[in-house]
Amino acid sequence: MTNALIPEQLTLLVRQAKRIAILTGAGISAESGLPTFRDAQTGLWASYRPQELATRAAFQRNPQLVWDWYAWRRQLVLQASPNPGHLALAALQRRTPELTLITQNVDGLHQLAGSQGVIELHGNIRRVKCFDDDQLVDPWQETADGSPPRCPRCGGLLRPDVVWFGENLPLQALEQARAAAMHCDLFFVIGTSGVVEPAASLPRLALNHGATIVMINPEHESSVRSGMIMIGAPAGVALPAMLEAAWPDSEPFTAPGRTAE
Ligand code: BV8
Repeated sequence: MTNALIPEQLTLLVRQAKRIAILTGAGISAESGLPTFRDAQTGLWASYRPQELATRAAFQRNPQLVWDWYAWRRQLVLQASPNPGHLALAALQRRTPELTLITQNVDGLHQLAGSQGVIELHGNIRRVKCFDDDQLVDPWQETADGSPPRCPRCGGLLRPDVVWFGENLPLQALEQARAAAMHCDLFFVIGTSGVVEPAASLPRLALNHGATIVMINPEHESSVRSGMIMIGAPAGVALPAMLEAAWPDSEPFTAPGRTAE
């Protein structure tokens, strides 16, 4: 099946792939209505850069400000649904012998779309933990006055269970991501500006171990070169088109809990 957006080489590679690894960033959630990190911060947050708020020091300096920023983002996340890009990756996983999904995102939308075994390099905004003892707190309640809640064990302030700038990534997650990059045939890079380390080094690791890299980002020009395919389109358009091109006779895919594909 030919498709103006999806080069024939990619259709063949996807259909034949034994091991696929995927790195996603904030861009894949843009079509779910969630602002990416590059989108200018809006409203209350217009005067802050994310890097200034997503740090331990920022939280220690002004816990209320940082807690409020995450509460605002968490509300957006809780109102968001997986988009066709998320759903297509979950369907791709069901059609591929081995697929590892690695995400920099903290919104949990891949899991809601039905992806299994998602590697969350930067944590998840839906979870909170104690700033002092680093243990998860679940369940937890917002306080009446909106101040950061306290840990029921030690009384420390609660914080989002995300990896802040200057903090190490969860070691097991990073090791699993590196292993997937080193052993895959096809490595997708979807919706990321490739700025934040160490996630940004994963595509190079995959390329150095013989994988073909597929980048999906509307900022790119589409092209096919040896070892690298670029698709200059939104993930919510390119990924469904890629599945349609590779498996033209399959039923359209939907979110889990609805009519199966
Ligand atoms: C660490 C959780 C050890 C919090 C996040 C080496 C070199 C330079 C710097 C460093 C380095 N090693 C470490 C660093 C420091 C730092 C870093 O990388 N800094 C950057 C700014 C240079 N890294 C760290 O601190 C990491 N820790 O390495 O520990 C250490 C410690 C100290 C010193 C050295 C080493 C921890 C990094 C984790 C930070 N936490 N998230 C939160 O969310 O609040 S990262 C955060 O950034 C999010 O996870 C987010 O995913 C990410 C932003 O990147 P993207 O996902 O790419 O999003 P972005 O908006 O940038 O781009 C979106 C793209 O999508 C765009 O290209 C756009 O065109 C595209 N797009 C838009 N719409 C669509 C689309 N694509 C497809 N479809 C669409 N529809």
